Amino acid sequence: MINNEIVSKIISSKNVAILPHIQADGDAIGSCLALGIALTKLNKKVKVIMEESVPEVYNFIPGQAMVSVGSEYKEGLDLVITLDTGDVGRIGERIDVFKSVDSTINIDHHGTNNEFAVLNYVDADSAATGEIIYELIKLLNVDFDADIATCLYVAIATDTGCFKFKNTTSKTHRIISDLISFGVNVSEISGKVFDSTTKEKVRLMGHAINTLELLEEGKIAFVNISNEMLKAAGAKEEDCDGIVNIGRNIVGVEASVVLRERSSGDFKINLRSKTYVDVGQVALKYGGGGHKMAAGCAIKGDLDSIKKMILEELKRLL
Ligand SMILES: [Mn+2]
Repeated sequence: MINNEIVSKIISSKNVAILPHIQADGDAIGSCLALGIALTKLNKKVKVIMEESVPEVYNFIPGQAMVSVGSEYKEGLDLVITLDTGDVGRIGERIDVFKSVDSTINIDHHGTNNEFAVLNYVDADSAATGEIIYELIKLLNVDFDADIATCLYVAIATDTGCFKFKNTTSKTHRIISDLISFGVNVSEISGKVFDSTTKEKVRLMGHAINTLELLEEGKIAFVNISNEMLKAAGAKEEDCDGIVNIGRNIVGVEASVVLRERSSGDFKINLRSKTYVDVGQVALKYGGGGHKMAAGCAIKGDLDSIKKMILEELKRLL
């Protein structure tokens, strides 16, 4: 349960900034906007401050008038709330905003969260931060509406892979059932978020699939994505999202890795597992974090030695 201190701190503040993690995903964006709409209903001044603008796929999500991009906005803030953010590094440039106030709250579901705020609530049993925000909005006594419900539906649907991942629980479905009763357009959201893709992303997937390697008798999948591939496909950074699932979905694969070279010698590593390998521990070892079945980190070095390092870690866990 979210403690009273967090609830009363929110109730007593007037000018609130809500921060998702860098490269915000559906859970981060949906959770921030849902809480933002709820706090607006409590007559608070609210800004959702993002590192990058909202990815196109989420353009339909309600509440985006509250969004500002970058670290400039600090105007009279008395509370900063980070959502879905496992550590301070995931705040990015907006650390200035975070440090500009004395009152900070960190609400998250990443098991690797290191409780960096003044008040912290971390529940690794929640499938999405959206599940926690659902409870929080109830504790704040704000009435749900279609906008809040839509934001939270997107948050929970994306972090559960449309209710297919292991983190999906009966509680998840109870919350979703309640949200739908407030007027969520399920088929429209599914169509926009899960069943549509750009031609640029499909081209990028093609380039990425060409690099697929299956190691350890097909239990580990590696894919790498370079800037050249992104350019050749006309794709954007956000188009790399989900490519790690291509390897994960192959029969026999237990762990899937995408190595994204952002600049020469600087790789972003995306890790997924299917049943038992704890990729969160691998990510944590290299300064990243995440969940048991989905995690990430950044490593500097050359492709081959990073691949070797990650492979050794995963082999021990197989
Ligand atoms: Mn999340």
